[in-house]
Amino acid sequence: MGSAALRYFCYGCLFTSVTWTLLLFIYFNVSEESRTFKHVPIKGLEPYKPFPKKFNPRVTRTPFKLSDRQKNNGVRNQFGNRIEDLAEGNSELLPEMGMIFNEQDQEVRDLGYQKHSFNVLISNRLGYHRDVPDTRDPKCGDKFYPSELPSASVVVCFYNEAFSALLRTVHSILDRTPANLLHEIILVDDSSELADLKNELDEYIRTNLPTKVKMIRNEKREGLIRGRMIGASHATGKVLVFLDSHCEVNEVWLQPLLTPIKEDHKTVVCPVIDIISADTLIYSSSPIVRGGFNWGLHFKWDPVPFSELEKSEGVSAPFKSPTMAGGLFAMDREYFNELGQYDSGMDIWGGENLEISFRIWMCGGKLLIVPCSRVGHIFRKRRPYGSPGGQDTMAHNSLRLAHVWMDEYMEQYFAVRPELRTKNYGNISERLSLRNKLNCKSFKWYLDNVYPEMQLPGPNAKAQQPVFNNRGHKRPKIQQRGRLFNLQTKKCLSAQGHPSQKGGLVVVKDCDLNDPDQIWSYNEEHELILSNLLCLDMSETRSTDPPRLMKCHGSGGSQQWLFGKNNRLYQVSVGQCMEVTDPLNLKGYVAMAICDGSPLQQWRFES
Ligand SMILES: [Mn+2]
Repeated sequence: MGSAALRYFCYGCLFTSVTWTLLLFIYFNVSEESRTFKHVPIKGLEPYKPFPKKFNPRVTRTPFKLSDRQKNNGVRNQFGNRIEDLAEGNSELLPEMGMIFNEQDQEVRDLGYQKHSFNVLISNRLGYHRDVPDTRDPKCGDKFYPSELPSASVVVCFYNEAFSALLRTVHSILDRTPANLLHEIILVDDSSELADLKNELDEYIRTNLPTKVKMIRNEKREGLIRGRMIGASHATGKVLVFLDSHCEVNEVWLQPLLTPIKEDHKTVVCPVIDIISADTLIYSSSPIVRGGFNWGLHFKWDPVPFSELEKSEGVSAPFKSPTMAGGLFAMDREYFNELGQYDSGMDIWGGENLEISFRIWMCGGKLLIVPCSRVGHIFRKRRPYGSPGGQDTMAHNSLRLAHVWMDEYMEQYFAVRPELRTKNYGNISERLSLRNKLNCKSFKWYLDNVYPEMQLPGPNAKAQQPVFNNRGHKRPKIQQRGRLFNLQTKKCLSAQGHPSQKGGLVVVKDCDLNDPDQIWSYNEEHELILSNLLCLDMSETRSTDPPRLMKCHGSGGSQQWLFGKNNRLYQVSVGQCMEVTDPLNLKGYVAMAICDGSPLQQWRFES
């Protein structure tokens, strides 16, 4: 009897200790995970407006490539920050993918910006496949496209493109295009200098993409314009689709482009070009706009006149566009040849998009934007590479197009660029005879019928038509208000001087519950605003500069802050964390530094 009691007592002890071990284990493992964004109210949080709620990026990697590259990167550092932590299938974590953990990360990022003008660190971490948010109008989902559509040859020219961005372009096409509509993908290497775009790329294509991808290597740099013509000459599909080398196509992108071409082979179509941020690589919806130009012959985006949209289908029906942006369009291949391809006397880049737009409209075709077709494009802030010899190819090309297509309106261009009046533009006789042969209409006809909104300078300027504007800007909702408390120094982040002083520094000071100048607001755009006045801002070009208080600009990037794991306060555009630089110094300076999780980098939002 006694021994039985003892036995049950021992079982009891054993059970209790197992339970406790289990509880403690769960506590230590799970509480660390759930600390992510502890101070950000996650419910209902929509960090990026265009993301539908269902959006969950699936970040997959090609093991061959990524393991190679990330092995050297030291994927985990001593504080347990792992790249994988950043990709837990949660869209809110995406901006954190730029976080810099070590010197190599810093180098990949900095060199990447130099060479490509976008965040290559994030691009590499994303890998070659990812889901993008479906940005189409809901009406697009109800549309039916003919089952018999012409097949497409997708032509992608590249010059010194980032390896991961190029392969994401290719894989997004393969992942989201019905196989029977995709005849081939033609890559045209315009004599790139980057080593990984040679053997390594060939090897990747041979191993992973042996069937539909063709590679053409130019012996010397030809530029985008002749590069596309070379690509087109190798194509055998019915329709040519030109894409930039840093794009990601969206769901059901090709069918809506092919349908109007099938109906009328003289129709040239452009998708809506969605925005992939150069700093965060976040994919977001573009407003509905159309192409125009100014008298300096620069392309510009215009709002769409209501008259173009007043059809039963609203913004899901294709609408006319006076010009195209140039990088992304689709066109019947025979019509491309019939219409005279491109002007081969144009160099490298610039002006060719206006030239082909004028030619399409004036010579009997039409140019449409198809809102149900969406293709994301990384919009860089500058072109990272010049032209050989550094000549102004844009001026040379524009001059050619003005002389061939603009008739008496050429004078409007010279009024803006008088220095070009006497500049040599080469021989245009072939293009003039093409215009003659195709029996094209006058530039005046084009302006009157296709782009009546174009203003002539002077007193007779026409009144503008009402336009469709879907850009409405609301004030971002405040999500939290309170003090920013540094865990190591136990001080609070404040303005060094007056909080209304633009360009002023921030420092840590003794916390004062009654001081309104220590109250920060954190809003859904991830801005940190002090005393409802200025935004905490980080210079993107000089990341060694400390953060400052600047006027809120509302376009993310330099003013986007995230509360991450280990209480870190992470700045999206520089990929670093804020820390108190010298805790013993009474001045309380802060700066941005590589995220190492140290207590000096830990901040708590205290409401
Ligand atoms: Mn581009």
